[in-house]
Order: sequence, then C-alpha cells, then structure tokens
Amino acid sequence: MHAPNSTKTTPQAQSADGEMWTVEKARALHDAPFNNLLFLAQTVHRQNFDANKVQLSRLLSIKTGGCPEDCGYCSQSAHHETGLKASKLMEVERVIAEATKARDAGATRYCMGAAWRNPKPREMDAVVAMIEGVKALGMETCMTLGMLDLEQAARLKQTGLDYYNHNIDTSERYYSEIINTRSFADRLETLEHVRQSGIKVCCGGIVGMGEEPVDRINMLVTLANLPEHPESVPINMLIPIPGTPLADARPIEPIEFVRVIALARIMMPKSYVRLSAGRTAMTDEMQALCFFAGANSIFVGDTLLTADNPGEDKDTLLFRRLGIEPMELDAQ
Ligand code: SAM
Ligand code: DTB
Ligand code: SF4
Repeated sequence: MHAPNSTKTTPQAQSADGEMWTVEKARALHDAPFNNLLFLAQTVHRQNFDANKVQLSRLLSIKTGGCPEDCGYCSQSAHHETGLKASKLMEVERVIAEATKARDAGATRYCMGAAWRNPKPREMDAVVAMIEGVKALGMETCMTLGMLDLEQAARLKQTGLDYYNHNIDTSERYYSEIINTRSFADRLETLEHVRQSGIKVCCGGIVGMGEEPVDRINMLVTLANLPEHPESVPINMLIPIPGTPLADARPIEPIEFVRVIALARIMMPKSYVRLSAGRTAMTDEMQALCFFAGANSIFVGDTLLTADNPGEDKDTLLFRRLGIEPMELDAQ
C-alpha cells in the first residue's frame, strides 16, 4: 500500500541548473503515477511562471523545400517525394509585411525558418536585413537556418537576433534512424556556437517517430545536461507527411505525450516549454493537460512552416475556455 498521495514512488524535482540529470532519475519521474508527475510539474511551473499565461510565437518559412538534408520526418527534404513545391528565399519586404500581421494578431516572437543545411554568405546578408526589420516592429526574433559556424552566430548576435532554433530531435541512439546527412555531434556543435555568441538557445525535438520512451527520456537528459538549459524547448508531435519515411510511424499515445511535457518542465524549470508541431491532431483536453503539465508557449496562426496549425479562432476560443491569457512581451 502506498501512502495516500503515493509520493514515495516519485522523486522530487532537482532545481539547481548545475546538477547533472541521470537517465535513471529522469525515468523514475517519467514512469511515476500520472497524478504525481503532473502535480510535481505544475508545482515547479508555478514556482517559475504565471500558470495562466502562454507565450505566442509565429512561424514563417522564408525559404521552403529543396533541402539537401535527409531528415526522415520533413516535407522539405529533397530526398523525399512529398509533392512540396520548392521556393527561393523570400523578399525582405514580404517578411516584414507578414511579421507586421503576426504582431497585430498578438504574437510577440517571430520565428523564421529556412530549408538549408547552412546559410551561405549572400544569404546571410538577406537574413540580417530580415532580423533588423522584424526587430524594428518591436518583436523578438528567432531564426532556424541549419548549421552555423561561430562567425555566423556572432554576426547574427550583432544584428540583434534573440533566439536560434536548432533541435537535437531525438536521443543520440535513435538519431541515425532518422537523419544521416549530419550527426548528433554536428547539432551539438552548432548549439555551442549559438550559446558562445550570446544568442538564446531554442532546442527540443520530435516525439512520435517510432522511438521508445527511453529515447524521449534520453533526449531530455541531453538537453537538461547542457552547460545551460535552452531558454526555449520546443516539443513537437510528429506531423506524418505522406512521401516521407515516417509517413506511417506509430503515433504517440496522448498520455505518453503529456508525460514528456511534464518531464521537460521539471527538468528545465525556467525554460519555456513549447507545445509545437502537431496541435491540429490534439483534442482541446490533451492541450489543456499539456498546459497543466507546464507547456507555456505555442505557435499561433494557420500554418507552421509547411504544415497546418489550429489557427487564431480556435486558439482564442481554447484560451478563453481555459482562462489562459497571452503573455505580454515585457513579462517574458
Ligand atoms: N532546417 C532547419 C533545421 O532543421 O534545423 C530548420 C527548420 S526545421 C523544419 C525545424 C524543426 O521542425 C525540426 O528540427 C523538427 O524538430 C521540426 N519538424 C520538422 N518537420 C516536422 C514534422 N513533420 N513534424 C513535427 N516536427 C517537425
Ligand atoms: C520547432 O521545433 N518546430 C517548428 C520550429 N521549431 C521551426 C517547426 C515545426 C515544423 C512542422 C512541420 C512543417 O510545418 O513543415
Ligand atoms: Fe532540411 Fe530542416 Fe527539413 Fe531537415 S528539418 S530536411 S534540415 S528543412
């Protein structure tokens, strides 16, 4: 028999950033009775954030498709026949016009993504102009452009870039099942360059790619054991794309997904945990549980980069029903 709250079976959260996480400790939390896990996650969440505020980010694909990388989940890889039409790098003026619309709809962070292995010198000039333009609108900026060397990261920092997104995607063990054109170590190297340059790190992964629970746990252990926690941790639920090797991947069970969110919240208490791709396939109740488990950021708008997102009306209604309010920029 357990004690009434069966707390004995659930380890306490570690709060010090400097403490190393072991897979065993993370697994014990992950496997704890669901109520214990959620109670702890919500407690940690309230110690660090307003539990009824969620940060809103907006995404734009500034260069779509034709990517030389072979990421098994991605609609934009030139290695897969997904039917997606590749396009050139978007004009700076158009990016600013789109960002203005997003700001007027309540987004405080603008994230721009390009389907590149890494940016070339000429592309860097255009990207710099985009960052300057979006910053001038009073929004935070985020870019995801593939691998960066230290010099490129320093230039983006100088321009005023706030965040750089670069995901480790899964565990080191499962990584080579999904991507072969670059390694897990390559990903960590770019993250180091971003951190060294002083840009905030946005780094997370995808679940529902046929991985085992231990891969999800290992992914979070890698993130939580980085010298500093990523300020932003996107957790994507795979959007299965016809034509990709993962088109028929076994979907993750909703309760299992919520466990990943809760664990991320406990292991990285001060980070924004973003409920990222895959919300169109989630019920309102599942999203509500994710917010309770500590997710406090979402992407808003009808589209992510190439795939669908719930859209403003649905999210406004969901927030109203849950009593959640968008987070103001100066509260972040
Ligand atoms: N090309 C850049 C890179 O890979 O670093 C940036 C864009 S990439 C599309 C950003 C992230 O989106 C990926 O690392 C992955 O985690 C996520 N993503 C891409 N396709 C997805 C899908 N079909 N379902 C869920 N997440 C996806
Ligand atoms: C992240 O982790 N998720 C976003 C953002 N970072 C760049 C991208 C989601 C992409 C979903 C699939 C698509 O739109 O093609
Ligand atoms: Fe290219 Fe990024 Fe898609 Fe991988 S995830 S194929 S790097 S756009």
